[in-house]
Amino acid sequence: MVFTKFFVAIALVAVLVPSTSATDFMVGDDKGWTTNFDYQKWAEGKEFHVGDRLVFKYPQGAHDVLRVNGTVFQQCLKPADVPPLNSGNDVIPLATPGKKWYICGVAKHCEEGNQKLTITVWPEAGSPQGLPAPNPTPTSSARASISSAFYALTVALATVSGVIMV
Ligand SMILES: [Cu+2]
Repeated sequence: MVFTKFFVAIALVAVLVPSTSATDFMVGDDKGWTTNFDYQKWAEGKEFHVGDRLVFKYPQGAHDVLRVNGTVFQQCLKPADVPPLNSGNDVIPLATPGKKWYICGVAKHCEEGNQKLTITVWPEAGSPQGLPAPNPTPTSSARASISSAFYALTVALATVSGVIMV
């Protein structure tokens, strides 16, 4: 009886956990969105998925965020038809898979300060489409499954102790 509930709990958690793994990425970590920071290095080894969000933090007025295409990105052009984000705490939900490009449109921050970020967004984690993986990072996915398993076990144990206590 107790063991039946135990396994039901594990099965339920195993199904539910992967769908709740959206991540907010603080661009530049504690440096935020600024000049003279290597955003390519920052993005290296990170996996961005549909459903995750990018957070650009900076003192309002000092920078802005323009979502651009690859050509604009290379040349640091400032497209007139793209309204900049400029709240100082700009949250960009990653809605579709593919390559994404972001630059700062203030002064020559993109050209001279290298204030530009490009990332590749993969389909939603755990989606049936599967994950193309040109840069496989087995350690991070192994870590994810270990933490899921640990979470499942914790919840299952909590469920079982609840059952025993009743
Ligand atoms: Cu800037």
